[in-house]
Amino acid sequence: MSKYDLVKQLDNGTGSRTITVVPRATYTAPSHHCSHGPRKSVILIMGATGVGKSSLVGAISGQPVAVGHTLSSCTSECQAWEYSAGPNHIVQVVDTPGFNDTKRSDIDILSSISSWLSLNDVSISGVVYMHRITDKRFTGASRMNLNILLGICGEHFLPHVVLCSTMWNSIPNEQVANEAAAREHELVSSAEFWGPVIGKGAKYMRYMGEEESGRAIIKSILEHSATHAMALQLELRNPSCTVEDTEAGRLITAEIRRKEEKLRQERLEQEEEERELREELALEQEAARREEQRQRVREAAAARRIEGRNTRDTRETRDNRSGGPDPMAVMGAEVSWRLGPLTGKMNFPSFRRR
Ligand SMILES: Nc1nc2c(ncn2[C@@H]2O[C@H](COP(=O)(O)OP(=O)(O)OP(=O)(O)O)[C@@H](O)[C@H]2O)c(=O)[nH]1
Ligand SMILES: [Mg+2]
Repeated sequence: MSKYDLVKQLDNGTGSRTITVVPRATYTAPSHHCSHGPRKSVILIMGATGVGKSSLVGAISGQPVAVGHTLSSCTSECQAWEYSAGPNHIVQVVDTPGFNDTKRSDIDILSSISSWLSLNDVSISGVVYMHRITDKRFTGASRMNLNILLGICGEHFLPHVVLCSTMWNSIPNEQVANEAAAREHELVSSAEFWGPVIGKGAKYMRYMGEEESGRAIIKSILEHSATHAMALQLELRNPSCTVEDTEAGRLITAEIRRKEEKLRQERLEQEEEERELREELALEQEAARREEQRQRVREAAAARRIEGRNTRDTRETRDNRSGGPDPMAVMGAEVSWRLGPLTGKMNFPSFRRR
């Protein structure tokens, strides 16, 4: 492990970021070994909303911690609960609001955790990160939460992290238990899930929903308490570093931007689709208008043909009634037809019957 830390500093005026290398000892969190009074170890309990953080804190500490039984997120702020782990040792378990909260954003949750860490400025012995073994999929949100955890802790802190699966006591039968065990195996061994984190020193344990397994998790952390601060604590000691500037904060804001970009792309695609549909509709309307025009022309021509036929019929009827066409008119028509080109120049007598 490096003996140095990289301290990132953001200049709000110019927006430029400076990175300074400082000896790690400078940033070691204050110790809670008091010369007079009991030793205090502080452990953070983290994870998504509803995974059972408050239940675990209540079971370990024996305190009346509020547990949420509704669809809404329950814990809204960090709260530390204490219990005695020996004659001269107090353990403080800190219940945190869960990520993927039903009402608050992840950056809000990270701010709550950051504020608590800044206000209390305590040395954190370790972190318990909880995940429901009953979840059938390792979703995008599960991955994001794990990444946030990595951002908060930093790689150097992973040997003080316990990845913990919960809800084992809600499994109803052997078949479901076998499925859960298969998921557990995949979770801890796959490079896609917890494998790399465990590879870098994090432990894995089951929480069975009661005090004994809860205390065993805490004991495993206390056997190897952290002596260095978490990455988030180190970052927050820089006065110009905001929550958004921290590694975890940047992960969250990058995710928000990614989601916004996805939404923007979807909106653009939808607009393009609508534009194409509108153009298609306009083309169809134009084709229908032209067809209507052609139809009107056909109808007018048909009407003229019928009118012409009617006129001929009337004339023939009249001729038939009067004993046939007027021979003089027939002769006149014959002459006009044969001498057509000359009729304009020559003055023929009119054959029209007066
Ligand atoms: N069967 C079973 N139910 C559990 C266990 N842990 C928690 N629950 C139930 O899960 C629900 C949520 O538990 P909480 O302890 O409030 O979860 P949380 O992680 O603190 O939730 P937020 O405060 O919203 O972040 C409650 O109904 C609990 O009774 C467990 O190990 N087994
Ligand atoms: Mg809670």
